[in-house]
Amino acid sequence: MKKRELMVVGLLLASMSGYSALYTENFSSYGIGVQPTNTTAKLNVLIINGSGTTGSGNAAQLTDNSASTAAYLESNFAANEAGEYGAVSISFDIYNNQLASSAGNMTFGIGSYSNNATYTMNANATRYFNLEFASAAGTFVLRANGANLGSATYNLGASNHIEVFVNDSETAGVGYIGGTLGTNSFAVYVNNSLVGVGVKGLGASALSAGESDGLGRFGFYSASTSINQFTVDNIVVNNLIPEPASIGLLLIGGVTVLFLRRRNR
Ligand SMILES: [Ca+2]
Ligand SMILES: [Ca+2]
Repeated sequence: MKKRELMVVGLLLASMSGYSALYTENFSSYGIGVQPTNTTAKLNVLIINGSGTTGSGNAAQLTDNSASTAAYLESNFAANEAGEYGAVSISFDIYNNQLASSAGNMTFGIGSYSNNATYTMNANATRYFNLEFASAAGTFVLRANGANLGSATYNLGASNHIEVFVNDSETAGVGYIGGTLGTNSFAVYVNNSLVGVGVKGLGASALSAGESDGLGRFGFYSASTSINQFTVDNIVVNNLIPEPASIGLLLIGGVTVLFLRRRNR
């Protein structure tokens, strides 16, 4: 294959594998000890050096050291309610600092867009899908629309790479690393191993309370009654449904390769 063809094929593969990113944050642009600003809501979050915990470089640390206050870090990835998404993947690294007094959960949730500048991932009504990381044990519960759909394990004393795929569509499956994700379904990977896949489509009660495209916000939330400290890093939210523009790009790429091949014969 000629160099030009290789370049086109490279671009083609890059656009095929790279879903369009809706939100990315590795906290490297912040100084140590400050609060991150690329968020919609936060409390008790500071930038730390994550070396030795979540990996290398800066990370965000949520410290809930009181049974009467909360800690949270939440961000919209949709620009507004009308711009919510039907299927997304969210990946992040998480480390449990295991305070001696750790109690309760750090909940990672996905819900709809909200301009609320405080937490929204505190209730089943506002988180359509969530993981509840037990702070005193290496386990977490998978939940969709409030229903407990099982639990899985995560590493204590080491960083965990979590990858979540959620399809909120009522009508169409969506491609993901495991094949096709059905309607109103999710899949969860911990350190690149599938730990849970589930469907929450009980009649009209879909993953997103009947909405087909209701995903707009993610967050980490520790309840006021909980006590724990978790470090998170490398948050990436991708749109699992290719934009019309990238479908066009794929077609153009394919046609270009064919053209170059014919011309180089
Ligand atoms: Ca980082
Ligand atoms: Ca608390």
